[in-house]
Amino acid sequence: MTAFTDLEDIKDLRSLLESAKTLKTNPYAFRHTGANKTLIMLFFNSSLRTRLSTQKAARNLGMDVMVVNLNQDGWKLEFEDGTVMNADKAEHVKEAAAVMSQYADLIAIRAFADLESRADDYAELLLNSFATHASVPVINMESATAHPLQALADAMTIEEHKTLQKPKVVLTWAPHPRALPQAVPNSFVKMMKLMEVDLTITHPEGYALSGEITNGVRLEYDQKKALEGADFVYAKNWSSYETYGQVLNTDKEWMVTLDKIGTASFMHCLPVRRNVVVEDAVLDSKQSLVIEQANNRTWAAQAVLKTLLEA
Ligand code: SN0
Repeated sequence: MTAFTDLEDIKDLRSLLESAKTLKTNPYAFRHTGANKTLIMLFFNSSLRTRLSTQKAARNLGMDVMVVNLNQDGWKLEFEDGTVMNADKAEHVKEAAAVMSQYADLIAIRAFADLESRADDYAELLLNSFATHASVPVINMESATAHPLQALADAMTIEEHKTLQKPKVVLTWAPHPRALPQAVPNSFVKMMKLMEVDLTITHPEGYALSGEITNGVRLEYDQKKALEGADFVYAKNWSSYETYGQVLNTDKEWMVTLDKIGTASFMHCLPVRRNVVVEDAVLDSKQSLVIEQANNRTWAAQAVLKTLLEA
């Protein structure tokens, strides 16, 4: 593995998941792997779990970590080629990425979707520009269309908690007051397609994800029907892909309740809006795996960093 910009970069998912599991039981076994190596973490957006779990993962491997909150601390960056930079952008990504590569062995980037132009978001200009102009491996900490570190932790969580060889997993859309990206559901669906699970997606009409990603996956518009017999219910809001970035539906009936999920385990990437996306009774029950998912973010990130360092 020479980069971790999306799930396609994973050469061997089985061994990456095995490595995460091993690191969870023995976090410091490879504390020399990252000695004298530096991870630069660049944030263009807010972060709690990704920020902390990735730092922890790097430190467990003995790495040094430098965190940059680019919107506050950095120069405003230009990403387009050939522009006359006489407005507000002081530095081009060509220099920024090349310069950071002088100080870092790995560069991790968080850059959410703008949700203005689907073509622009799905072109992943920011992440790809860094990947192109950096001379060290780039790690995706949630880009415009993907959150592979989250998906890896989710896969690990399902593996740990499944009681059937092929559990029924349901990804359900849930209401939210704001327009949110498709990154988390995109990566979750892609990851589930690589796992031995029976996957169903349920969402209101108008909320189909990219057909390229959901192709071959069962879709059920009736949420109750979709949730029948589920072993894992993964809730997430996303704004429309078709009517790009719009909130088309705020129907409270789509909120996840204990009554709806039966005995299934509940999953969400967090942060979650209580009693909008999912009711308290679910999050406060033993069926909720959200804290375990957050815990597994460390081991997933550590497995990725370790694999990149060893490449
Ligand atoms: C982000 C998202 O992609 O949906 C990050 C998830 C890991 N979530 C949010 O931005 C939620 C913000 C809110 O207002 O609830």
